[in-house]
Amino acid sequence: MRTLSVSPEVALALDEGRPVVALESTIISHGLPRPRNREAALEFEQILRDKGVTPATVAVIDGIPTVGLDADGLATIADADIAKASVRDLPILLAKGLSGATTVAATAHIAAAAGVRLFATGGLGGVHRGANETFDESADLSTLAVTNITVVSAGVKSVLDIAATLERLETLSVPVVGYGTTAFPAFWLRESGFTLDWAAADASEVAAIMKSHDDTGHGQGIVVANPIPADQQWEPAEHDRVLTEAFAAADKAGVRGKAVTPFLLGYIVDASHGRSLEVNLDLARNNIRVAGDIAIEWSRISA
Ligand code: PSU
Ligand code: MN
Repeated sequence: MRTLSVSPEVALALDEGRPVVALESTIISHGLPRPRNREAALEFEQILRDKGVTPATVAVIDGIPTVGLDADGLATIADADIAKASVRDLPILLAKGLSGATTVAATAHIAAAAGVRLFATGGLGGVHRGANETFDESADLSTLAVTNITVVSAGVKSVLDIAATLERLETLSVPVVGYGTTAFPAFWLRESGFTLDWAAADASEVAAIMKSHDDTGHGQGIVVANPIPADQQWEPAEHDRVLTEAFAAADKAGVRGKAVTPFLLGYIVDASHGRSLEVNLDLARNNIRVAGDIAIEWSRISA
């Protein structure tokens, strides 16, 4: 990407082979309510800095794909009404000189172009329920099929069709490993009921898998599924009740396409009186810590 802007801090860390973790901006702009989103953006970066890892929050700022945001950039993604940008939106934002918050797909694409190997998010996008009729499948999946970056997430949100999402990841030949478990998580919940073939015991094993992955020359992303600790998960019965309500509301409002994920998340925060938001923040923090640990191991073995 010719126009890519990498902050001096991130560029130096990459140059010196120090650990760097990319963070996405759609979770800040469209996934979390204001003003908590701005605190979260700063806190997410601080979690990494406290570990000696350089945060690289990604967004498009005034038409420039940017890796590592300054204070103005963070204010833009937290406070301005900017577009939710997936990979296909990038050329349009660039040509128009507009800002956009990058999804997992667009963040992975831009971060990988800058040479960042680790990325932490909350939940991956996936196959939506009813996708056999709507064809609504997140470009997060198809992008990870062609983008060499390791993404740590708490699985996919239980609003999605988790079985279909896992099948698509298999078809796309994207490696999926559970972090310390083979139980695939469902974002707010520790377990989805789906079991993975493989677990990675710890950060150094994930780094070893990344190294072997490079050796195979395959070039896909790697998904690390990191369940929220049991004492932090959303109470399953309450979760089920609120989700049923949220689906009914989305149906009634006739929400379609890229508006579906933000609508459901916003509705669920309100209907749970903020409980889902606390869990969302906890699982994101948890994923960021794990991505930081993997980045540290990766910088050791790739030096
Ligand atoms: N999962 C979350 N919060 C989010 C998202 C996912 O818990 O904000 C965002 C991510 O940026 C992800 C995007 O890439 O939603 C997926 O949207 P879609 O389903 O429209 O591809
Ligand atoms: Mn979609």
